[in-house]
Amino acid sequence: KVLVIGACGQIGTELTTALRLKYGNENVIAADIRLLTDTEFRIRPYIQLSVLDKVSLHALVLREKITVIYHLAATLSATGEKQPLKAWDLNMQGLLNVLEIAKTDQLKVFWPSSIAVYGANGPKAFSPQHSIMEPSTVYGISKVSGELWCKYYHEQYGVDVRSIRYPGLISYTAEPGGGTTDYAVDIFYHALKHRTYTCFLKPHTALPMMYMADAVRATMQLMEASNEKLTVRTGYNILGISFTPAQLAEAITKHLPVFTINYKPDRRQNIADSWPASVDDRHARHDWDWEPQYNLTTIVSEMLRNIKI
Ligand code: VAH
Repeated sequence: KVLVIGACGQIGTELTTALRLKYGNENVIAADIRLLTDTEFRIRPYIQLSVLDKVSLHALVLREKITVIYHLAATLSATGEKQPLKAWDLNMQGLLNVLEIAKTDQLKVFWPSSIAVYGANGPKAFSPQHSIMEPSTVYGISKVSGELWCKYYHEQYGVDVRSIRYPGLISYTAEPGGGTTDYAVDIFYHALKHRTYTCFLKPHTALPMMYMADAVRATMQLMEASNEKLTVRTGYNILGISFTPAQLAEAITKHLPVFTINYKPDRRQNIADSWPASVDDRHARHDWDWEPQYNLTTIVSEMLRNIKI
């Protein structure tokens, strides 16, 4: 059975749906910190759980005979800067709890890393898989540390833990929570509701982005790849597309000619400036046939078509 921790989050909602389509509802248990409202029947079977409660987590794994954990619960970059030590504790202790249980119960684990592992002094374009890592956010620090812990548990204890450095993810099924790349989701809701958007990043801030459907497919492809083909046990770089707020706004105006954007950069600009504009994903392409399917045009038409306002 599969356990998705953080199932109510931006990735968790779509990954849970995709895993249930593949393995059947009853074989994919959704877990998150919050209680479900009764209208959220769609994500049952569901268990309210804190990943920091290791005893309850281990009891759940044994009771439900869990064999695979997707551990997605974390505090994202912008929110993390508001409460650094709380973000560090959730992001690190949560992962260590999962890795320890995976070690004792021979579980397979997926854990999301991020392009936030890169810092301002790394290469800006096509940042290599193996590079200087000096992130300037607590979120990035926890992702670099988390990647190294995953590699450690694989090398020292043989834990089959796999990870992807997600770019900024774009989806319409769940509000993103406190990320720096969230402008690329918020802009669609504002364009449809108000025909205008005030962007918290500068117009020419290029960042690596990806449509959620590509990210979910990549995750399942990596988890289904044969163990011996994997050469990266930190986090695989994958690139969807790289674009700027100005390019995204232009693509939206092709559908909504009256849409206008203005720019009011805030503290998230410093975070975005420390990240690369694109990453080199040759290891993922080679090891497990990664290939993006969505480009800026298809992302914009999919988002505008699916968002219900
Ligand atoms: C964030 N969406 O902005 C996340 C992601 C690369 C960005 O890690 O924090």
